[in-house]
Amino acid sequence: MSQRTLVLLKPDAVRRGLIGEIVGRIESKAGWAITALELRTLGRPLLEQHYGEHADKPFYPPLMEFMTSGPSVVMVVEGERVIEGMRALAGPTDPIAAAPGSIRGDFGTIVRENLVHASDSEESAERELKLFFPEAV
Ligand code: RTP
Ligand code: MG
Repeated sequence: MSQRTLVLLKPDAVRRGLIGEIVGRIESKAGWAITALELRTLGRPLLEQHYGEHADKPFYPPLMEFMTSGPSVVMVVEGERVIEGMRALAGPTDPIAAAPGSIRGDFGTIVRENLVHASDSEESAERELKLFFPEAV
């Protein structure tokens, strides 16, 4: 089943020069394609909508600070079971709990600075794609 998902390479990934490494892993997956890719410094209004489910959590203010701290790479990835597949490629939220071989497991140590975002369901993907690429519809 071909799907579309929203992937962000967060400001830590861009600052650390990991764009090529992470994009390479995504491109290597058989049958997946990156169909949009842009370097963009994300603003608070957009991020407040994107991470609205976490607005009441203690980690929300530092998350907003971090996500606006520099440019991110914003991407659309399409392909077979890409929603589940990109979450697996990223690994669990806490990089220390993430297995080696996953992006977070290979490159992360800090929960907040965990390198990537990928939509967590079909509903999230649809909502997030509209939010980040409103012109594409
Ligand atoms: P994401 O939404 O970014 O793809 O990450 P996720 O689903 O794996 O994790 P989620 O629970 O949605 O959390 C969103 C992002 O907030 C930061 N976070 N910090 N305890 C903490 O300090 C904490 N918990 C979460 C991470 O950047 C996480 O990816
Ligand atoms: Mg999430």
